[in-house]
Amino acid sequence: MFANLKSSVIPCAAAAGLAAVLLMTTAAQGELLSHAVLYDQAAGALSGQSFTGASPSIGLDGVTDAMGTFSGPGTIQSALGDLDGDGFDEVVYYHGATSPSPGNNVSAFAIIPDGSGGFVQDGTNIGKGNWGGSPDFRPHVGDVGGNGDADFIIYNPTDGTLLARNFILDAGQWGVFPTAGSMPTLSGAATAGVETAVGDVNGDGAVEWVEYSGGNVTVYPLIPPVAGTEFSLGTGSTMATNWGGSPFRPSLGDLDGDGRDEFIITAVADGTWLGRKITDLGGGSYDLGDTIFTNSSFAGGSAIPMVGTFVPEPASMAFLALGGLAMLRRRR
Ligand SMILES: [Ca+2]
Ligand SMILES: [Ca+2]
Ligand SMILES: [Ca+2]
Ligand SMILES: [Ca+2]
Repeated sequence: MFANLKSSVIPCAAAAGLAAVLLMTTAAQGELLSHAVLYDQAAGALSGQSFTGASPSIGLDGVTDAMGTFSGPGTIQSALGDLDGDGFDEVVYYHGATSPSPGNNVSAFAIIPDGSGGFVQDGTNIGKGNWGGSPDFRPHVGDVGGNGDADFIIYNPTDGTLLARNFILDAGQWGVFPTAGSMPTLSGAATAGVETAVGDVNGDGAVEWVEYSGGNVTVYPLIPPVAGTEFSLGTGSTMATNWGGSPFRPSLGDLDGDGRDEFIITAVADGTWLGRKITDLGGGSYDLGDTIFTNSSFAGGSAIPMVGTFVPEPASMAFLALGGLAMLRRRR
């Protein structure tokens, strides 16, 4: 996900233009800032590939980098999202109600350059949590409402229940703590039994809720709380694809650096990845564009596909130092 670019560039149109130029230049060199990431639940292994090429012919570079491991006594779920508002994603692991230890079911790690062009999970756990649930629940990280603070959104595929809370920093660790009464929550009814993703598809700085089921993609607004209410889910806009109902996992990420997340689908069976742009038509309606990304060499039967943007290598940092990097950092 690249949910924060838009809110970062709003304060200065000229600098925004510079950032956009830098992003496009980076894309033109075949090194997009977003990366495809798989978390293999069976192996507890995180791996990544770089996107390459430019729209409408984006692909994966075919070079898979080992990024680290995280495993537990039960099923571990994962998500990518920007916890600390620096414009780059961290990896978050969610492990149900009680594993590996009661009262701590969220772990998180920064993703840092590995020194050879790839990325690796940092060794320090910066996450913790005290929130129940099942290890089958699907975690998502994104900024509901675009207020600069990350939120943790949990989807229960059994009944479609949604729960969300702010991610907060406590003694150097990011987590969710249900006993703090001041934290807004989301209690919504999404569709049960669908695959889900969270990202900013229209570039307004706030994330949308996206469901995929049986070839249909539905985008819902995530509405922040207003005076004493909880987060809620708005009316969905459904778009049909020709992808059918085979097991697919959706994700959202900014493939072309325009500040809007594309819709990306991964076929569980053979690792085919496809991406299409989403256009905000206004009035709560969306439209799926042509395929701009296709690849068929990044697979894993138990893998969770994700798309993220990570702190680049020092050389790339220097490339961005003219101001582009500062523009990537989110307002606080
Ligand atoms: Ca971050
Ligand atoms: Ca938020
Ligand atoms: Ca949005
Ligand atoms: Ca995009």
